[in-house]
Amino acid sequence: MKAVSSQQSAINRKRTKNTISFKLYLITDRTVLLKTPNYELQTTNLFAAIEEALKGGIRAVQLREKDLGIRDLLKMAYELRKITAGYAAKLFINDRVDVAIAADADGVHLGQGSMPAHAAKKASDGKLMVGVSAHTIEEALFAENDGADFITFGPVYPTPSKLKYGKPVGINALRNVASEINIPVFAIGGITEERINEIMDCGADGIALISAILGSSDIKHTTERFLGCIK
Ligand code: 3NM
Repeated sequence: MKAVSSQQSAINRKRTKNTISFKLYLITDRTVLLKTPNYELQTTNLFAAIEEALKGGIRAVQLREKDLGIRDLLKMAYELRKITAGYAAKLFINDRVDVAIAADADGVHLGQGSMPAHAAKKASDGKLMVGVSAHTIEEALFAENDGADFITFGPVYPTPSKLKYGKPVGINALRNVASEINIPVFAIGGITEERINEIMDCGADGIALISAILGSSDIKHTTERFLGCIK
C-alpha cells in the first residue's frame, strides 16, 4: 500500500472535517421547554421553539424524545422534517434508523446502546449521515473506525440529565479527543454561552446542546448569540 505523507494526511483530515456543514447542533427535549419561566408567552410547543431556533440560524436539529412510542415519534419526525426543510436545516433522529428513513431525515444519532454506525449506514444504503455519542476516547475511536460522520463528546460539564452517569469528562479529555479524532467532534453537556470560547479553544468542531437554547427566554436571539461566538 502507498505510504501517506504527513502533509497528505493533514489534507485528508481537513477534508473529512469539512463534510459537516453546521457548528451548532440543537437537540430536542420537551421537558426542558416546560421548565422555561415564561414559556407560554414565547412558545406554545416544541415545534414553535425549534422554529425560533431556526430563525436564529440553527441548521441542524436532533429529535430526541426518548419517552415517546414509535407512532408519536414518527408524527413528530414528519412535522420536524417539514419545519427544518423550510430553513434548509438538517434533521437527525435519535437512535431510530427506521424513523429517520421513514421521515426522510438527513441522519441518525446513535448512542452506545444503539445499532453501530456501520449498520446504520448499511440499513440506509449509505443515505443517512451518522452521529455517535461518545464519552471516552475509546468510544470516539471506535465510532470513527466504524464509519460515523461525526461524534458528540461529553458531558464536558455537569448537566442535570447526566449526573447519574458520574463525573463529566472535562475539557482536557475534550482536547485530547479533538486532537486524536479525524471526524468532527461536537462538545456536549452543560454548555453555556460563557463556555463557548473554552470549548472551541480545545479544538472542538462545534457544540451540541439542549437547555442553553431551549431553556432560554428568547430562543431566537440566544441562538444568534451562540452562532456569533462560534464563528
Ligand atoms: N448527551 P444540555 S450530555 C443529550 O454526554 C446529552 O452524551 C450527552 O443537554 C452526552 O445542553 C446531554 O442541556 C445533555 O447540557 C445535553
